[in-house]
Amino acid sequence: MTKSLTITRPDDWHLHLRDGAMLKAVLPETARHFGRAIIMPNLVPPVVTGAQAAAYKDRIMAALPAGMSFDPLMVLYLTEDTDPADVAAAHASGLVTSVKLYPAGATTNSASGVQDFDKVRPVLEKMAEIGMPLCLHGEVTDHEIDIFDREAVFIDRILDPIRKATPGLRVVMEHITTKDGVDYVKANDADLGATITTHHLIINRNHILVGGIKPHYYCLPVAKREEHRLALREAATSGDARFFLGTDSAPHVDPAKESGCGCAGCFTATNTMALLAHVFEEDDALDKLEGFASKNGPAFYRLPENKGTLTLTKQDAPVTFPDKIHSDDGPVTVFDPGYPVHWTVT
Ligand code: OTD
Ligand code: ZN
Ligand code: ZN
Repeated sequence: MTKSLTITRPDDWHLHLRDGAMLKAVLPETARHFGRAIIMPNLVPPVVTGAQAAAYKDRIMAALPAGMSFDPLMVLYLTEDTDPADVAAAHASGLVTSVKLYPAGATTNSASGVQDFDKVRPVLEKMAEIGMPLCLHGEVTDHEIDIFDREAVFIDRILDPIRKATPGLRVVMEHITTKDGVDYVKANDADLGATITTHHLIINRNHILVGGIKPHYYCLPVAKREEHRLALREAATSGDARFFLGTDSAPHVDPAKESGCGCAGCFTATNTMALLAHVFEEDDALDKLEGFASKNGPAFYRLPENKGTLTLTKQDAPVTFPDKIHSDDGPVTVFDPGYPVHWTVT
């Protein structure tokens, strides 16, 4: 039995491409299927200014193999010293699409993030004025807050106050992992959207910890209980336009993950679209996949949809994906859902 589905070419609204040898290795994995991606700025040092974003964009385009098309949507990393005028100029020129707020220390390479949210108020006010979206990593970093509660506490203590203090600010809650995140988006208006990763639709915290620790399932925000995964599945497959795909595909070389202190990040660029077809079919929602992957994101970001299409085909035999992508820095393990997948991009 062959079944196929053609959708508008998708976009990835949250992606880590890194730099140098890793960029070269992982960029084709995304550009093969996706028209555009929101490019996370958590390099070392981070992409803070318009000039740094322009230089990073040039390096991305230089790493794109001949014959592939891809449009990187650049993002500035918000620091307490960010200049509202630089942000506004980079946005007006079309160079930069959004600004990313990391609470200091919340995730990989977030040490230069925000500690005192009052210090970034002028930037947020400027962004509200010009309609520029704010992407945020929604976890508090307080040591006394349990890691599984950090998203819910962030919503109450940080996000809701920021949104109330900055009317008109358009916010994307990146990679939501909880029912609390889903409910908060649903309870608000069209100025609030959320991305959902492929892996958080597939794994819960048991997958990381039961039967031996699985470093390739460890990412931040960490996967939560099953009830939260189910809430994410319901949101992603519901057709609600405020939820859209951001893979958070985050490559690390295997030795950095398979370690006594392993890095956070799941690398899903290679098989995301096939996995999503599996997930949406399982939930009887294949007709909602195009909205989630190709339409809701551009609508939120007020950008046109991509022109091309992508065709997904279901075959009888399970599909084999590469186990690893090879970079000159070392191998990167491709996310394994732990079950056979029959969908492939054709
Ligand atoms: N989460 N890993 C990384 C970033 C994300 O919070 C994120 O956006 C990374 O490696 O850059 C991860 O687990
Ligand atoms: Zn994040
Ligand atoms: Zn990320």
